[in-house]
Amino acid sequence: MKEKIEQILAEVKTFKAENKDALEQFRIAYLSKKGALTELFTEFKQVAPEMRKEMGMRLNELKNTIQTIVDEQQKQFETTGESKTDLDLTLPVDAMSGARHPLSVVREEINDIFRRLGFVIADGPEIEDDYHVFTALNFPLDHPARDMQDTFFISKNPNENKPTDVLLRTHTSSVQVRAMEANKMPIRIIAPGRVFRNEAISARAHCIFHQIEGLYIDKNVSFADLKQTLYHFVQEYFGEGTKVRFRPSYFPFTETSAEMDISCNICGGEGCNICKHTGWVEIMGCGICDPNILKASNIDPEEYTGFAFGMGVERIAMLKYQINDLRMFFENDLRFLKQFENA
Ligand code: 2NL
Repeated sequence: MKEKIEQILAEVKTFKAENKDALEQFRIAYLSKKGALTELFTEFKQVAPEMRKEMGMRLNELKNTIQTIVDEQQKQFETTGESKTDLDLTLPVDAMSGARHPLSVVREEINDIFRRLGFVIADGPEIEDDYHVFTALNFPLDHPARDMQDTFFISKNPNENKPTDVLLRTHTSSVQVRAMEANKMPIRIIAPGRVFRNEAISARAHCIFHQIEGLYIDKNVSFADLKQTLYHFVQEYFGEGTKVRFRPSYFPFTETSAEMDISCNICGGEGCNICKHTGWVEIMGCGICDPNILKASNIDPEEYTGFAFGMGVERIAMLKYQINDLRMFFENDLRFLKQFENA
C-alpha cells in the first residue's frame, strides 16, 4: 500500500491540466467514488493494526495534496476564463453607443434657444391637484377638461368612481402657476415636461405626450414682445426666412389668445400634404395672461402683465423630421431611433 501511495503521489505532483476538461478528468480519476483514492481507502480497511496510523496519515496527506492541486488549477481557469476569443470585456469603451431619443433632442434644442433669451428652465410634479391645473388657470367649473372623460384622475378609493382632487397634469401650466405663487418678479421661465390626457391612441393622439410652455411676466410686457420672442424662436429653430402668422384663438388662461402658424417648412409655402395645401402649419398657442390668473396668484394686474405660450414637442419633432405617426415616439423601434444617432 505504501508503494501505491508513493506512486500516485509521484504521478499527481507533475500533473498540469491543459484545460478545464482535463482537470475534471483528473479529479474523477483520483477523487470520485470510483477513483483511485476511494479504492485505497477500501484497501485501508485491511491494513494491519500496527500500520494503521502511518498509512492513515499518508493516505490523508495524499488526498489533501490532490485536492489542493485540483483547487489551485481550477482557480487559474476561472481567472483566465479559458477565453477562445481576444474579446476583453474589461477594456474601456472608446465611444458611447446608442442615441438620444428624438424628443429629448428637440426639447434640448428648444430649451437652448429660450435659455439664450434669458428664460430659466423650471419643472414641477406630474401628479398634481385640481387647483394648480385648472382653478388657478381660470378654467370654469364646467370646462370639458375637468371631465373624467378627458383627464386622468387618481382615485383615492378604487371602489368609488368619483373624481378626486388628485390628477395627472394635462399641461405644464401648473409649473408656471407654482412660479407665480412664489411671487418673485420678473418671471421668465420655460416649463418642459410630460403631460397626460385620456385619449384613444392613434397616429395623431396619445395619452402621454410632451409640452414646452413659456411664461414671461414683468412690468410693461406686451403682445409685441410675445410676437418678437416667438418670431426669434422660429428663425432659430426652423431657419432664417421662415414666415409666421398669428390667428385669433381662445384659451381660458390668456386674453388675447392666438395660434401661431409658420410657413410650411416642407414645401416652402407652395402647398403639400403636411400643410394640407395651405402653405402654413400651426406650431403653438399663445397669448397675453388673463388678469384673472395673475390675481389668483396674488400678482397685481395693474402693475404687471405677461405673455405665455405652449407647444407640443411631438408636433414640433414631426414637422422638423417629417414623421407622420405619433406612435413612433413611444414604440422604441430601433430602426426609428437609430436615425437620430447623429442628431
Ligand atoms: C397649446 C396652447 C398655451 C399657455 C399655453 C399659459 C400658462 C400660464 C398662463 C397663461 Cl401659467 N398661459 N400657457 C398659454 C397659451 C397657450 O398652449 O396649444 N399648447 C400645446
